[in-house]
Amino acid sequence: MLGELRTGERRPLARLLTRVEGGDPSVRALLPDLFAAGHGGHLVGITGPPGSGKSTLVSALIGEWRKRGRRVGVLAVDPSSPYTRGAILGDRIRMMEHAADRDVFMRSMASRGELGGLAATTWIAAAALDAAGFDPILIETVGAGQSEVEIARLAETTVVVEVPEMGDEVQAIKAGLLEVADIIAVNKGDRPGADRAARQLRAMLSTAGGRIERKPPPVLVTTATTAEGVPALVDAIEAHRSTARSPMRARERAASQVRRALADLAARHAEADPGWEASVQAVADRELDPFTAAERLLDAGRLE
Ligand SMILES: Nc1nc2c(ncn2[C@@H]2O[C@H](COP(=O)(O)OP(=O)(O)OP(=O)(O)O)[C@@H](O)[C@H]2O)c(=O)[nH]1
Ligand SMILES: [Mg+2]
Repeated sequence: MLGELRTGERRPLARLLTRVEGGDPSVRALLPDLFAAGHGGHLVGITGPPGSGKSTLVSALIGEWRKRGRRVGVLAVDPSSPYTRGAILGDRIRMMEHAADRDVFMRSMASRGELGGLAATTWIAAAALDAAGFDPILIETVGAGQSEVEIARLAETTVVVEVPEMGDEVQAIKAGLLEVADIIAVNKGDRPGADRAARQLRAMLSTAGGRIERKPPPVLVTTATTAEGVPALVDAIEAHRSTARSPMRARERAASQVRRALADLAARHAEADPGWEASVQAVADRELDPFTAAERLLDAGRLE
């Protein structure tokens, strides 16, 4: 199975991802070998508000990395993503171009697999792309819900895609940006005010005092539709790679992943416990507080 993956053939990879997405329980047994088989592909999160141009930018990024001789994997964690449907004709044509390229692998992830939430499913899928030798591996998420933020946080390098019309939302955006952004792309650079928006963001971030001992993220202007600014964005992502691999950052990410796995596992074991229904009912009837209920379920010893 893993041998097949390493050949770089698309079909075994596609089959494995279908199993991951479909919640096939046999995937669990593959995980140790799957993670061990990784080549260290750069995990790059592309996130931002709906319609900011993430998919178009991903397409342009693919083009630039292909010019640099790299094999690019893409996971789109969004049911409405144009990798499968939607999107205007121009986007589709660009996607089709890449779809014919055997050194580009694109896949939409929509469902939640057996081994936990969308974040877990996405990370197993990313590991599969890594084992198949794709580098970088781009993960597009709409930066809205908690699970998307979680996915972004697990990427080694996260690019937040904004648009020039941020206006009064800038302050609100700021908090979210500092939370996840390693690089900010002000996309739709062909629209008026893009350079000004980028300057505003830079000024704001330089005084924001976000996470201590961290430099403010670089702010770049891109036009995804023409690929203007995209080579510079690729340079910035590449430059961030070594920062992302500092022992401290690697540990932070690993801790998040283990915490996530632990929460998923504990929840699954508790739900399988014969005492689950009674515990839930007791909480609903206000006879028990949720914390005590959870503690008792954990103590039931199902978490091996
Ligand atoms: N003018 C202009 N339009 C752009 C640019 N980039 C993307 N668009 C357009 O913006 C629209 C949304 O682009 P998408 O790439 O689908 O945006 P997205 O962020 O992936 O959208 P969701 O996945 O739905 O959140 C499309 O009509 C694109 O053609 C740009 O740089 N300039
Ligand atoms: Mg999209």
